[in-house]
Amino acid sequence: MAATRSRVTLKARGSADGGSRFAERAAGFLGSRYERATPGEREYLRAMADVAEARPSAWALRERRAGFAGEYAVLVVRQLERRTFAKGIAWSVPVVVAANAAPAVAASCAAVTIDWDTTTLSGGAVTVGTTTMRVTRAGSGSGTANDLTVRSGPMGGVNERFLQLERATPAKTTSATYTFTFSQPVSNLTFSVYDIDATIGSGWIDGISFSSGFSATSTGATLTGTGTAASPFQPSQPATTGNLSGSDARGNVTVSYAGPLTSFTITYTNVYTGTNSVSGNQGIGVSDLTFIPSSC
Ligand SMILES: [Ca+2]
Ligand SMILES: [Ca+2]
Repeated sequence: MAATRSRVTLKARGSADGGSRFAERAAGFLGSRYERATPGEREYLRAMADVAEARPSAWALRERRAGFAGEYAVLVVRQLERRTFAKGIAWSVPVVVAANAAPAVAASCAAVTIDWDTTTLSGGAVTVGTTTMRVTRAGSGSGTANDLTVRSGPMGGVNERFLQLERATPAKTTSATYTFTFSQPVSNLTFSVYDIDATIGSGWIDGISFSSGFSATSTGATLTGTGTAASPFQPSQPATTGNLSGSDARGNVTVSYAGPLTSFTITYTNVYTGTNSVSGNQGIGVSDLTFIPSSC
């Protein structure tokens, strides 16, 4: 292996003798690390070797001094590749490295959609791609049998299936909070809430607020409020708005979270404070949810 020794000596720092001994020790240490490395770690080392060899810039030289993935990694990777691969194939260049040259940088993922037309909530959870979303309910009162079920549209004027949130005869001014939790951080989350309306005679007015960090990108014509706990989205004239039909989009709001986030909440309040007793259920719909997961 004269060629390998010559290369080690050539690239080692310091005097020929001292540098050679140092490089041999480094090669022994790093060699054992390399041999214990996972395939992904080996790819990283090879990538660093390629970068350092192909671009002997000041940056690359700093990188070489940076440690495990530095100067001696270049030597050791090349040594071990020569030993591993068939003799006569000089400096085997792993082509795959080019595509994985920066494994430490997360690849950007495409947006995914939880589409209620093609999936459903099972045991309170739904998985799309690499992300599981879980929905839980807490707070006052109970849900109806339709609560947290996927139902057929139209709802909010959209002829698609949707996730129903429905409170059973909700006491005045009380709230239920629905928490949506993602198994990994997501960004660019967007969805709509349908059917924010009222039936004064049955003692309920929908009031909807979201956990902080959202922006409302579309607010229905019959709505007022900003979507915070202090100012929930609600019908501006509930007695006039009344109970919107499923084909009516005026009680919809669309919100977005830039994120990244792992959870958000929808707080659903009966904001009615009048004298009528509560005799009906209040319900809203949650549309498909679109987001970019942090890993693909
Ligand atoms: Ca859909
Ligand atoms: Ca409603």
